[in-house]
Amino acid sequence: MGQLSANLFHGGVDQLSHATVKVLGGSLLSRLVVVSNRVAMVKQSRPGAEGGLAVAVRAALRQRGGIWFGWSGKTLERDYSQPSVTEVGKITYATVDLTQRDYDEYYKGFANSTLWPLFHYRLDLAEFTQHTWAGYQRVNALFAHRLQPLLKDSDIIWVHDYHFMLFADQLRNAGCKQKIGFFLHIPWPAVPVFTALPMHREIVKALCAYDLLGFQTDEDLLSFQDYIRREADGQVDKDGVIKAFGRTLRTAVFPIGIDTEVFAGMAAESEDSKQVIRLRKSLLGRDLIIGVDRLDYSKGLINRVEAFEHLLTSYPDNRGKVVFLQINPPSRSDVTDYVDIRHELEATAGRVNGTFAEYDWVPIRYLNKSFSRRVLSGFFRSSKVGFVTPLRDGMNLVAKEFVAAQSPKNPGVLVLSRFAGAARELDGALTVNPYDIEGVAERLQEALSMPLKARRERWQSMYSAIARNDVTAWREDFLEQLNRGIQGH
Ligand code: GDG
Repeated sequence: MGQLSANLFHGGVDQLSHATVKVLGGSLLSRLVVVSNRVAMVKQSRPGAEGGLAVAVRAALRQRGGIWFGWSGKTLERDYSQPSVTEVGKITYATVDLTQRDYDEYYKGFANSTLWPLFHYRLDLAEFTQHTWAGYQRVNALFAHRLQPLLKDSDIIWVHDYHFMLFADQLRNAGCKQKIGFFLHIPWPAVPVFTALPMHREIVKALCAYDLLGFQTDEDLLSFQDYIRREADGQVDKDGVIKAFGRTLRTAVFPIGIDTEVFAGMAAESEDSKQVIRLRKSLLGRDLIIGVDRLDYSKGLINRVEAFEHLLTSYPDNRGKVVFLQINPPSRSDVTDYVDIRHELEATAGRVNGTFAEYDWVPIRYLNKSFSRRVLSGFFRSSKVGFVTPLRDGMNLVAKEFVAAQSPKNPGVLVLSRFAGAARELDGALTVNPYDIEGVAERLQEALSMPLKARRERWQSMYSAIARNDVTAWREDFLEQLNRGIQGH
């Protein structure tokens, strides 16, 4: 997952949970072990200050007792001694440092320069080299070997994201028999795209060492199952159970949610904060269109600016009357493609401002920095349009956060790419194809002029969906299915 959402991800064992299982609410709960590239070590004190995923994972760990295991975020000389362990209540946080070589090959290399672009359909950007693949295999193996001594036989293990697709296989090689689940936060590509990866077979074979594979959308699931049938000569049953590479496991869809109620409450409070008041005053009554994304080529930022430019060209009444605020916290800035996208975006936004700006109005406010979640929620609530147009996105939590932040009395409109996983749940959004610049401009115009009644109806239906399927429901569903296993097979 991305850097910002990666810092979402945390793990102790108090005296009670030293017993391998405990009785809670009448059911037997195994101890939980969460594995993710980044571990969210520091608990933020104010509700909402931390991403919903970190809160949900920590709540599950606190309930069951457990370990949160992953990379420390540090690159050091120290070469895989023992994990650094911190115990906070029932949670043990165990982190391992990476050497500079591992960072270059596993993280910056295979994870972020091969898997990330390929899984987002950017074959043109994906790099294929044997040494980064070797680094990815090495770090998966070393991390698994560091975790293994901390495990108990009755633990259940939940591994997150594309950094650790080989993890369960490595644990199995070391003799681990625990239930191990995997959740992929990014899309799973269609067969012709995925098979461009020279080591596609090794990766899927290793994934089959898990007991449960979770995807964001039915499209991702179908693409994976398609691979199992067509390329792995495997069998896919109606209930998502697959048989391949000598293993039987379950595959299913778990659309990730947000901490809806907390985010909504924070947005309502934040409306009166200093920064949000300053933003509103600066608009002088103009309508605000907002975009918030890690600065990543998957987020469709160039297309978005071009669509906004087209809006100003084809609907000139908007000139001087709307402001587009695009917030882009920097991300993976040591990967060349991320430097390139920043330059391209700055040039495009600069061109639009150069063409249309007046002495008293600048159409695009482009901010290459991050804000607290509280301030962001207030910015969302002050916006007439949420502009979320990724070219490809696993889910896109910003789209859900924009909806959660709206005032029920006077909600804004979400303009959402059909290629975001969230588009499958947010049926009240104005769905767009981000490649169709003119079409997006038309939808923007529709959003800006939508009457209150229609805005309310659309918002209500979206809010109900994200309140029902929040991040707590998501993690409970995953852990319940992992625990249940593959009965009857
Ligand atoms: C990956 C997948 C999938 C953004 N700017 C700031 C900030 N953010 C927060 C947002 C949101 C999170 O970062 C971004 O989440 P997204 O889901 O939109 O995108 P990715 O980072 O690419 O996440 C994605 C996700 O994993 C979860 O499974 O949905 O498809 O790519 O929460 O609010 N947070 C703060 N300051 C900022 O300036 N504090």
